[in-house]
Amino acid sequence: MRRKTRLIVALDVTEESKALRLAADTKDYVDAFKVNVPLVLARGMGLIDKLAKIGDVICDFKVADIPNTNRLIVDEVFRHHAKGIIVHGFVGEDSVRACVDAARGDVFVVAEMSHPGAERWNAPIADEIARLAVAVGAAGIIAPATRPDRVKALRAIVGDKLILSPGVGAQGGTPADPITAGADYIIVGRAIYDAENPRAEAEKITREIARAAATPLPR
Ligand code: OMP
Repeated sequence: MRRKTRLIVALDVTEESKALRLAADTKDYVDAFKVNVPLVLARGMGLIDKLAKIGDVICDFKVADIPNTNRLIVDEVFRHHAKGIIVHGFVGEDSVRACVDAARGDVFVVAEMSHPGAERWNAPIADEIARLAVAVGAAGIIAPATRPDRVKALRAIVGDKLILSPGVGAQGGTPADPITAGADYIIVGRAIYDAENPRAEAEKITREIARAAATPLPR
C-alpha cells in the first residue's frame, strides 16, 4: 500500500454505483479503499476486482474464526485482488497465524476498537493482541482514533509495524490526533461519503494529516 496521503476511505455504502463513484472521486487523495462486509453482502466480491482497478483495496472482514475457516476467507479475498485484509486477534495465535500464512498481501490485526463498548472486553487485552500481531508477522494493527493515548501506547508495542486508525469524524476522533500519536494511516467513512462533496472533504482531511505529520511531537 502506498504512503502518500495517509488517508484510507471506508466505502461503507451498499450501492455499487455509489461505491465506484466515491472511489473515482476520492482516489487522488487516498492511499487505499476499505471495503466492509455490508457492501460485499449487497454487491458481491466482483466489486472488489473493480475497485482494485481504481486503487488498493483493504477488505475489512474482521475475520474471527478457527484457523481453517480463516485460511479459506483470506484466500478468497486475495483471489479478488485485494491488497490487505483486517482480521481479529482475540481468537488466538493459531487463527491469526493462519491468516498471515494464507495472505498474499497485508494482514492487519484489530488490537483495540474505536467504539465505546470496546472498553469493557477489548481494551483490557489490546496490548497482548498487539504483541501477538508482531509475533505472527502481521503487517500492522488497528488502533482507535477515538483514544489517541492508546494509539501512542500501542505504537510503543508494535515498533515499526503499520497502525491504521479508524474513528475519525462521525465517531468523534480528529484526523490530527491519531497521526500525532503515531498512526501511519487514518480510516474515514461517513465524514467523507456523507459529505456534500466527498472529494473536497477528502482533500481537506489530507491537509489536516499533513499539518499534523509536520508538527514535531511534544517533548
Ligand atoms: P466511520 O465511523 O463512518 O468513519 O467509519 C469507520 C470505519 O472503520 C467503518 O468501516 C468501521 O467498520 C471501521 N472500524 C471502526 O470504526 N472501528 C474499529 O475499531 C475498527 C474498524 C476497522 O477495522 O476498520
